[in-house]
Amino acid sequence: MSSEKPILNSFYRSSCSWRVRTCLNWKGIYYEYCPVNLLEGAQKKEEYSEINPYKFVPTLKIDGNVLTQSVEILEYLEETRPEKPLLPTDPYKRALVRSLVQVITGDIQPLQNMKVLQYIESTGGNKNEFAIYCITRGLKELRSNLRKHLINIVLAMKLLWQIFVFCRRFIMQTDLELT
Ligand SMILES: N[C@@H](CCC(=O)N[C@@H](CS)C(=O)NCC(=O)O)C(=O)O
Repeated sequence: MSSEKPILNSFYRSSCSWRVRTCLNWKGIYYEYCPVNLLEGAQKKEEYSEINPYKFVPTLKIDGNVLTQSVEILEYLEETRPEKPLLPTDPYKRALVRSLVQVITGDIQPLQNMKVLQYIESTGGNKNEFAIYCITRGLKELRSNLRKHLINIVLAMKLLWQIFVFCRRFIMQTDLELT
């Protein structure tokens, strides 16, 4: 492992970056913060897309490697720095946590991503309504699954916290009904 300080490319309101920052803080890893202003389109500039071809944040430079997907980053940190683990030891509980991760990172977040919302707006759709629909539906499904398992797992809690952070923007604009 390199002794160089990791560098995180991030944006303050990026939920994907939040999960990485939460993990870095949880594991006590000091890093340099390098902002990428998504509202100004800095993620699309050549200079950045050379580092992250998906033109997304986060990107983490660590141990001489460049990691460009948030879950990949979490897994890398878990494997290389297993102290203060994110995952439980029981394989079934690990599987449950991974399923929550999938729901959040695969079934909810990408649907209300900036690129998608910009496209919806450009075709005359209501981007906020669409985002609220995706988040509300996703949270309801997640809640019913959590009720079934009622598991107290660090990663699940962290991810749930960050999902509320990314909902905050939309929740504040509407009466989000989760009943
Ligand atoms: N699968 C990627 C998704 C990353 C992602 O969607 N990042 C958002 C911020 S949360 C972004 O950079 N959006 C910029 C855009 O849509 O142009 C990951 O989990 O890292």
